[in-house]
Amino acid sequence: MEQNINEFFNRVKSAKSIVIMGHKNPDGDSLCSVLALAHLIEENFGVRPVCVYDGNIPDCLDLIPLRTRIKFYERIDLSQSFDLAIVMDYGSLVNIGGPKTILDKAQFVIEIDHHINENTIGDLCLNDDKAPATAVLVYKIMRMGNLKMDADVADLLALGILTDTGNFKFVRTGDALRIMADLVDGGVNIRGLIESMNNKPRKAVQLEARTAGNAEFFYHGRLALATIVKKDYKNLDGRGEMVLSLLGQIQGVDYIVLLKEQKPEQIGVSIRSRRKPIDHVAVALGGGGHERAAGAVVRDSLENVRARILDLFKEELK
Ligand SMILES: [Mn+2]
Repeated sequence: MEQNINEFFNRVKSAKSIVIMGHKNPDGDSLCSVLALAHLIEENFGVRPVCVYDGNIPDCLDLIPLRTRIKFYERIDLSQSFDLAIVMDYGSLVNIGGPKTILDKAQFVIEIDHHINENTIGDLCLNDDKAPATAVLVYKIMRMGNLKMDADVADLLALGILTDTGNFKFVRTGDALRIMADLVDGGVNIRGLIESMNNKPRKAVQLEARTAGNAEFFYHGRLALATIVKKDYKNLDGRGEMVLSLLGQIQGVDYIVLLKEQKPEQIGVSIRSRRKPIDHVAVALGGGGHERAAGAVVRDSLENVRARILDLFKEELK
């Protein structure tokens, strides 16, 4: 990352138009990293980046700073060509969705990501798959460039770190904690930020609770499998993190899988592991992610995907 930072700043300084995007259906880290970087660039270099997303932004993220800065990609002029496109927290090309047409037209592409990804798309990459959040990378870029940070950027970086680390449960080094210490010293209120995300519709929370209540257990209780069917999917706010977290609290459960029937023949799969790395199971389904938190979107029926999952875990638990 250090060796590419000079080129990063040169590209940002020379660009007259910049677009920034994260993955489709943004989560906290993706959305906050995009907005924090956009605001840093605007405040420090004077260019106002266009921020775009595809899919839905969950209600629990509605109260984050600068939320209105990001636009649904179809609401911007898609025929324009940007000098610089920055793609963040995306994992792999299929996760970008509609804004890919904007990427294809851009003069230069920079990616900033912490996902495991062998097929990068950036002309310049500031990636680190050991970082617990893309927001950590934005913080490091900010410090390396001596950029000035305001309260909105501090809150956004803190939110990105909190959401992607599960409030610090998933950190493996002290990096994110040291960064958070610095942000808190600068005025960030962790409790207030977490409270601001308690903003889900009642139906969404009830759906997650019910989904956990109806979960099935396999292989001597080591695999917990929960399902959200098509008619309920519209009520899900975010990715169902609460279902995964509730089931992960059960004695003897090593792996948790949540199946989401987004459309007929389109199943979102979220996988969590409490023990061994599990990303290869997501890769086998055409997805990816992190060692212990991975996922995929599979174009097949719910029954078929469920059967494939059970097969893959049978192998895993042999
Ligand atoms: Mn992330």
